[in-house]
Amino acid sequence: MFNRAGCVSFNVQRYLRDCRSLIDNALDHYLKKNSRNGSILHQAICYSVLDGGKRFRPILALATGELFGAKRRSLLPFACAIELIHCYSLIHDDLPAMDNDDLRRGKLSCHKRFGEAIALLAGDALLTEAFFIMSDPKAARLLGVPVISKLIREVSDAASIRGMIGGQCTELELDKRKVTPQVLENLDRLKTGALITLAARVGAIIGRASSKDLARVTRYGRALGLAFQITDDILDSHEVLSDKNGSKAIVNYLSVVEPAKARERVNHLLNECLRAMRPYGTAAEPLRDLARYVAQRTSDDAGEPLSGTGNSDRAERLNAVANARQA
Ligand code: GRG
Repeated sequence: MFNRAGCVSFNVQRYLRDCRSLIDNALDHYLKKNSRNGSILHQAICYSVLDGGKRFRPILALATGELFGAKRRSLLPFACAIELIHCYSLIHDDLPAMDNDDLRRGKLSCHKRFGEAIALLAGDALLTEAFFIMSDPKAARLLGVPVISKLIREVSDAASIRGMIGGQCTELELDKRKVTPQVLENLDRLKTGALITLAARVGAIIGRASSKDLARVTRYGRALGLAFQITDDILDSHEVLSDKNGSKAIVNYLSVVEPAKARERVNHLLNECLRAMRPYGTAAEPLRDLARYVAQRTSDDAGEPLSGTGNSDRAERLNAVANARQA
C-alpha cells in the first residue's frame, strides 16, 4: 500500500474487493446459522442472496461508515440487512404479478426455480430477517440503543410506502401518456434511490457523522441513487425498443429522454456526488469511485461483482438457464 515516495497509496479496486468479500462472508454467516437450514424456503433464500449480485448497497454503507471512522463490525449487520431487503425486493419484483421476469442475476428468478408461493415467502422472510439482524443485542451493545433505534427507523422508512414500496406502487399506477422525465425521476428517487441513500446515511450515522456531514452524505446518496436508476435504464434501453415493437410493456427514462440527454443527466449527477465529497479529500476516494462506477457502467453487469473479480461459472450458469428455458 506504500508508493515509492513512502506515502500511502490507496488501491480502490482492492478496497472494493475486500468489502465485497467481507459482505459475502457475513451474509453467508447470517443465513447459514438459521435453524431452518435445508428447508425449501431456506434453499430459496440462499439461492437468491448468496450467489451473485454486485453488493453495491452494502459496499456503499461500509465505505460511508469508514469515511467517518466506523468499525466494520458495527457496520456489517446494517450493511447486510440492507442487502437482504434489496434481495427481497428483487424476488418480489420478478413475480408474475409485478415484472414477471424469468431471470435474475444470470440465473432463473426465484419463482421460476422454486415456485411463486415459496418466492413470495422467501421475500417476506428476507425482509423480516433484516430486522432480526439489526435488532441483535450485540449490535445494541456496540452502538447503543438510541443509535439502533434511529437506524431501524431509517431502514423502515426507506423500505416503506414513503420509500421503495411507494415508488414501486407509483410505477405500477403510471399513466403512460403522462410520463415526463420529472415524473420518472421522482419515482426513481423512491423505488431505487431510497435504499441507496439509506445505505450511505446508515454508514454515516454509525460513524456518528455530524448533521452537516450527514446532509452532505444524503446529497451524495440522492444523486447516486438517481444516477444508478438512469444508468440502469440506459442499459435496459433494448427493452424500450422491444416495447415499441409490441412486446414487453416498459416505461423508463429512455422512453421519454434521448440517450445522449440521459447520459448528460447522469454526468450531472456524478458531478453532484463528487462535489458533495469534496470536503473529505482523499479519504472519500472509495465513495468517489463508487459514483464513477455507477455513472460509467457501459454494460449490463447485473449479477457480476462490483470490483471486477468476475464469476468464473457465469457462462456455465447462463447455459443452465438456456437449457432450463428450453425444457
Ligand atoms: C412487496 C409485492 C412487493 C414488491 C416489491 C419494491 C419492489 C417490489 C421492488 C423494488 C424495485 C426494484 C427492483 C427496483 C429496481 C432497482 C434496481 C436497478 C435493481 C437492480 O439492482 P442491482 O443492479 O442488482 O444492484 P444486483 O443484482 O447487483 O444486486
